[in-house]
Amino acid sequence: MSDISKTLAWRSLAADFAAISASTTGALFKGDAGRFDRYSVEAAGLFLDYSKNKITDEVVENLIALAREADVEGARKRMFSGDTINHTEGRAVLHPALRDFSMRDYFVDGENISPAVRVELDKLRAFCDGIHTGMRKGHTDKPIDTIVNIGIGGSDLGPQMVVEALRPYWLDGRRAFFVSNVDGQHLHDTLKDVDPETTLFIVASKTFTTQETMTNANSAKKWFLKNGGKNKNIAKHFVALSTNRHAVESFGIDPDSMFVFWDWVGGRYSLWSAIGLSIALQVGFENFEKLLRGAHALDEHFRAAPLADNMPVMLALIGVWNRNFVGAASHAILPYDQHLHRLPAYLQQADMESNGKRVTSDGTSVSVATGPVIFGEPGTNGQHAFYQLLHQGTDVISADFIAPAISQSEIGDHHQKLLSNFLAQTEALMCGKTTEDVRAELTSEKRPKSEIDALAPHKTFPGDRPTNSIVFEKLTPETLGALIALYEHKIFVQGVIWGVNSFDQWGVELGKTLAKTILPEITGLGEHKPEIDTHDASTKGLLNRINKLRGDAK
Ligand code: G6Q
Repeated sequence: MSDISKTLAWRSLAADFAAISASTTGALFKGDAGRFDRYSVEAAGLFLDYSKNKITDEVVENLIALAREADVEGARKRMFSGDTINHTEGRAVLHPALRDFSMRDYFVDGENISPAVRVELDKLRAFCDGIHTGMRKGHTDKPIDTIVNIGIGGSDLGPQMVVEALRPYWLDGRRAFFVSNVDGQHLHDTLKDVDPETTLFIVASKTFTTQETMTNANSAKKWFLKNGGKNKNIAKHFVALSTNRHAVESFGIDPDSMFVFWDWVGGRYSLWSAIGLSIALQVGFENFEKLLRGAHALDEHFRAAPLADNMPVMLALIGVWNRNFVGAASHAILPYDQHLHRLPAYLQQADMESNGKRVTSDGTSVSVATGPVIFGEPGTNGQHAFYQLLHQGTDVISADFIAPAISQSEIGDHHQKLLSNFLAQTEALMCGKTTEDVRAELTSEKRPKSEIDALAPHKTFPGDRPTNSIVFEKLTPETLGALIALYEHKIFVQGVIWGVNSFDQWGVELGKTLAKTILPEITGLGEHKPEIDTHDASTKGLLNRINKLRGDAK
């Protein structure tokens, strides 16, 4: 793998940054009537404006040259062709195959995977029909109206985010809960709200071995059996979404109540597979299909559009520019749509788990910074919290502002107010406010000179804080699908440029094994154990303190 920082494009970008660092983004707009048109792109119902980044035509040209040097086009082809691009796990990466309704075939190791995808989708559709028509009932013959998805990470964040985002599409009388944390309070609080006779537990786990999910699933099963259910009724109230048939059977779920997916679907890319069952049950299978179709429209754009007109490619390249040349180590996701309140958390996993890597695909250390810290909250809430640091902090933080032009629930002028904030923030972040302007403003307010001198530095904004704006008509299943696919492909393109494998997650695997080692050393309540003498002094000290508190508990 060649070192990306040694390429001509990379060196040219460094020179570009040096050349424009003295100027401001606001100044770049002046006398350039075409800037907005040149630095925006439209696809699959989404519109991306990236003109408020500190870029010039040279920068854009060199970013595209960088994508060519990194062979983004070749990597894109290899992904869609089913090559083993997740080479540390020996897997292909083909989640786009799950949402391709064009009857195109996809191959993994010479095998056509598309027929199996269609069969599973039909099975999901039939299952949803059974629940929605009331044909499929609980063990006391009452219709199922509640679902509890038990999963974590990729088996939780995606479906939960989508279910929240599509709230206006919820089917009448249906309730969906998500339990992920092994903290028993999560399950306990949920079970208080559900009826064992009308609840379906969806155990969502690719591996079916994840400690949190298996613990929650076992406790849910015990609760069901304690609350009127019998072993023979489990099939009516528990289904499994997994790639591990054997583990599902051992858990006691009938293989007929299992929906499968495949190892070429990464956990954080799995909401399009059987893992999306909770979505389909809550918003209806038709809307689930529309979500998939929306993502497919963006896939088609990503496959075919030239690099310069390719939305995920441009979003990725602007991200590389901000991360590696402007020096933004954090990136904010700021949806101006309350229903997208879980999008930042979802993208935090998608991005940080994919590109939070420090070695390139061939195992050598990366020579450049890779994935940024992703965080965010919906606007306008974030404006009253952490935006202060975006405007006036010592670090430059880049941000994506996301907004629908029309709200799903237009009430009075709420949405106009929301949109005016959306626009005002990106403008302010870019333009800032000079000390001269602040002084002039304070002078016009007839403030004394001493006060003006004291206040001016505090009221000055440096500006030049880079933002992208993504707008669309309305948050529909189709647009949401396209939006998610946009980010998936952006992350992929950045991984290709940084030379990392975006599809493994050894950091997650580490956590899965570490907790199991310490588990036997934690006491049960009221139990006294001899002092533990292993581990580092901090871990040992904390462990003994916790065990003492638990042992002393009444
Ligand atoms: C996602 C990660 C991780 C995974 C969870 C749950 O890409 O691999 O977040 O989804 O650890 O794993 P299971 O679905 O196997 O329970």
